[in-house]
Amino acid sequence: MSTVQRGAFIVIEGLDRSGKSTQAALLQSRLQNANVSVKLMKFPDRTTPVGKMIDAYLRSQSDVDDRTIHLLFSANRWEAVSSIESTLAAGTTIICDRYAFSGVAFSAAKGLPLAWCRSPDVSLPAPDLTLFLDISPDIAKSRGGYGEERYEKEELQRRVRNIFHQLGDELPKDGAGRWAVIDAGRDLNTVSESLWHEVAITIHDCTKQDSVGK
Ligand code: T5A
Ligand code: NA
Repeated sequence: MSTVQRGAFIVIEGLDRSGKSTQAALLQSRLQNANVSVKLMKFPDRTTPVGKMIDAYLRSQSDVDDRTIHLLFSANRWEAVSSIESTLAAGTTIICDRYAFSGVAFSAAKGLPLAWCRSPDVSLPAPDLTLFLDISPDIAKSRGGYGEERYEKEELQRRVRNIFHQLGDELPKDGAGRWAVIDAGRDLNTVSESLWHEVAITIHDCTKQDSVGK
């Protein structure tokens, strides 16, 4: 009986306009070129019924109570869990554009208690690597499209950034489940090289873990 090697679960986090989606797409094509089976995922997934409610809220087309929208963001992740698990089990690596760290950071920055914000996401699949694209809110502000959505306000983004750093400080800097801080204020190719370096380490580590005991 042959065992399929599990894919790596790689999350990209960061402030609004830090370049997550741009880098997620670059990483996907780079992995494909290296013959790694890879799938791109994104939260919020605005295509599902829950995602459509989130989309209307973010575009300020509807008002939703802070706790209710928090739970919807979390529900939007839970509805993808079986797909995440089966994809990884089939040996495909996932690049995930935002995840539960965004859920906690944005709601806590609005003033909800941190412990309450964490609870609905407890026991979601844990990332093997989280790449945090760090950028100062004033550089982010100068990028295309800033200010179009509800949370793109400098003062809120500063609070979000602080909470992201607090969440990252709780995670290991090496090995499984680590958090890597990437300076996203640099040019596109330099940021892409930094991400590639971190991803290569994690994919190598996952391969080693899988071969232990076989
Ligand atoms: N949210 C999300 C919650 O409150 N709770 C949750 O649980 C979750 C999951 C929408 C909002 O939802 C909140 C957080 C957000 O406020 P979203 O759909 O991910 O989240 O938001 P988007 O608008 O899709 O993405 P962002 O605004 O976060 O932008 P990205 O993906 O970080 O940036 P990207 O790649 O689109 O690039 C932005 C611009 O900068 C340029 C790009 O060309 C583009 O114009 N750019 C660069 N310019 C210079 N140098 C570089 N290195 C550059 N990289 C990109
Ligand atoms: Na994005």
